[in-house]
This record gives sequence, structure tokens and C-alpha cells, in this order.
Amino acid sequence: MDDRIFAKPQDQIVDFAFNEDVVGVFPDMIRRSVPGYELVIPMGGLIAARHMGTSGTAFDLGCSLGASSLALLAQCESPSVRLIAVDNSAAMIEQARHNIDDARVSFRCADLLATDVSGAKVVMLNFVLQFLPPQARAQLLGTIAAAMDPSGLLILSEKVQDEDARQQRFYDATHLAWKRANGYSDLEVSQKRQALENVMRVDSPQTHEQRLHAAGFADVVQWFHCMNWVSFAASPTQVLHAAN
Ligand code: GEK
Repeated sequence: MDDRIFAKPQDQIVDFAFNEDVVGVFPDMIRRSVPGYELVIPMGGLIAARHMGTSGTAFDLGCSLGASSLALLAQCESPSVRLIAVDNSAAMIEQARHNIDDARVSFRCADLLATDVSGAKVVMLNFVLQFLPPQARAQLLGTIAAAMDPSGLLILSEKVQDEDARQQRFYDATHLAWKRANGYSDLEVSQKRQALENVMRVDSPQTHEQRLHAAGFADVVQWFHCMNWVSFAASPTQVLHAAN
């Protein structure tokens, strides 16, 4: 279904929420709003699947409709792999359950901040940290680094803000042009921006990288960057640079 959520003028813009209305249009919304989404998800799934091998447990935290889970499973034939997909939006989890018919997956409607990822070989956090309270982010990453398999893999994808104001202006202008080219009106763009203002607070790529290291991820690779969208692969031990 086409995303028309912000197409009509709204008297009062309320904070963006991952409710039933958003679930119905989510694939269209994210594809038209996030440059690189259609590359980051399958490529992240491939990186994650190579790391999983033929056994172990993966977590898709903030799974929405399960695109990252599907991308990993598509590259992984082994029946011994387990995947736990977590989202605190009941509407999202219900639809994800409906979308994914794979006995290797279990779904949890839960707060990812309270999710135990002990022993995980892979943790995927795709476009989710940006919606968490900024003060909770370092602690979450520290908990994941300490709990996961020491040679496990974290995939972290995010919207970012560039530290260089001139560069950021170029990205803003290009993103606006891209959204217009994808059929969004100026009204839709501005109403959505207002709705996200209090909900999505983004960091710079440098903040992400420093925070990953401080949290206990010794090996960090930034493998994707397109304007204000980045993705990192990170591990508590130096396994990524040694990968072949
Ligand atoms: C994808 N990863 O397609 N606990 C659990 N879920 C949460 C929490 C929380 N505390 N906070 C937010 N969420 C997906 C896309 S969307 C990104 C992720 C976007 C969930 C929220 O309900 C929503 O489904 C998801 O994080 C963010 O690869 O819409 O830009």
C-alpha cells in the first residue's frame, strides 16, 4: 500500500508512532524515505549469514516487518540456525508473524532494551538505535557486547547527522530532492519531519564509531555510507578484519 500518511494537512502533528496505519504502508514508506535501504538490508543479511555459518542464534532487534530477518534467512540454508525477532509494536510483530513462515524464527513483542542476547552469534539493529532515548544507547551496546558470543557480529544501521554543517546542507537538499522524486509532496515531507522531531534523534558517524569501541566492540567496520545513512559491522574481538 502507498504511504499517504502525511498527505493531508493535519491540525495538530502528533509524534510518529509505529501503529497499525504505519504497518500497512511501512515497506513503501521506508523504501521511499531511506536511501540505500534496498541495499543495506540484503547486504547486511549476507554479512550476517556468513557469520552465522550453520548454527547459532541471531537477534533482529526492532524487526518491524522482519525484512532483516528474511534477508539473513534467505542466505542461510541450515535448519539449525535460530532467529529471534523483537519489536515493541504489537501491530508490527503481528504482521511480521504473518509475513514470515519459517520454523527457525520466533517473534517477541517486547522492549529490546530488556532483551537478553546471551550467546548470540549475530545481533541486527537496523535503523532502531535512532528511536531509543539517547542516554540508553551506550548502555544497550555495552550490554550486547558483553552478552553476545565474543566473536559474534553486530550489524548497526542508522540515519546520521554529519559533523560538517556544509556537507549536511548538501545531504539535506539532496534527500529532499530524492523524496520529491519518489512522489512525496512538500507538505508530506514537512509534516513527517515535525512528527519525527521528538522521536528520532540521530548521532554523527564519529559518535557511533567511538561509542561502539567504548561499549566493547574492538573491531568495527563501516561498510556502508550514502549521505546520512550508514551501516557498521562490529565484533567484540578482532574477527572482521581477519575474515576471508
Ligand atoms: C528493518 N529493522 O526493516 N524495543 C523494540 N522495538 C523498538 C523499540 C524498543 N524499545 N523502539 C523502537 N522499536 C527494521 C526497521 S524501524 C525503522 C526498523 C524506521 C521498533 C519500532 O517499533 C519499529 O518497528 C522499529 O523499531 C524501527 O530493517 O521505521 O525508520
